[in-house]
Amino acid sequence: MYFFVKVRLSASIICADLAELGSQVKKLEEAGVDMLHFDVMDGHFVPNLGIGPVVMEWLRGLTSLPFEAHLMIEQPERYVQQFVEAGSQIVAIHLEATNDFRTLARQIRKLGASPSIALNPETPVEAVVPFLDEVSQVLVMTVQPGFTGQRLVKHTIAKIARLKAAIDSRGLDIDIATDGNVSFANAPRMVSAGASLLVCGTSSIFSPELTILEGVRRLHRALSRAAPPAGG
Ligand code: S6P
Ligand code: MG
Repeated sequence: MYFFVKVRLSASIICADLAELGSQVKKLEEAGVDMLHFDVMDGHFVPNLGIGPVVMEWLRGLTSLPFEAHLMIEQPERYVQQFVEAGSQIVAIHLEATNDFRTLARQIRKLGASPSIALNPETPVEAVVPFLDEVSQVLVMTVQPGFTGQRLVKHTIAKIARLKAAIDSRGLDIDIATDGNVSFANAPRMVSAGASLLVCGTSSIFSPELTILEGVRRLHRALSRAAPPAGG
């Protein structure tokens, strides 16, 4: 049984069967996934390349699910508008990629989207605290950004709990999203620590042994055994 926080699932599109993207999105919708997550990479901020706004724009025409753009790029201010225009409701900016997060967050709001602040595994919770009043989501990287199929960076679970305490003590209503190795075993630990949105990839809903529907159902079953986070 779920406790009071409804945990939402965001599907990491880069982990889908990209040759069948349109039908994959339909399957995600049918399975009850809440959001689609787009990994945008520039080969500089992370040593890999990701999805661009053109793919997002195409998918925008196929679904009304909310989209989040996870910008793992240098100088993110150059591309924010393009991703909002392509259909993003949420734009996540890495704290490590900008010297002026506040201005960028306000720019995202002005464009009509919600800002999210993403942090690498080594970036401490204290670094995001000054910006909590600007965001609707904190995206906690639970692996190093850049690649799918990695193992959980273990200390990030305790970090989620510290972040949850920092948010609650300020009386703020901010989603904690986790991104990376959200497996059937790790997801309940993330939720018990305070995560309310899980970015799901090869470790769960795009697991090669399961259909999307089987993956989503198995994840819900795993989450039903999660203990509630401390403090609510
Ligand atoms: C990593 C990226 C993530 C991954 C996702 C993969 O750079 O931001 O969104 O695509 O976490 O999931 P998994 O289950 O393969 O770790
Ligand atoms: Mg991501």
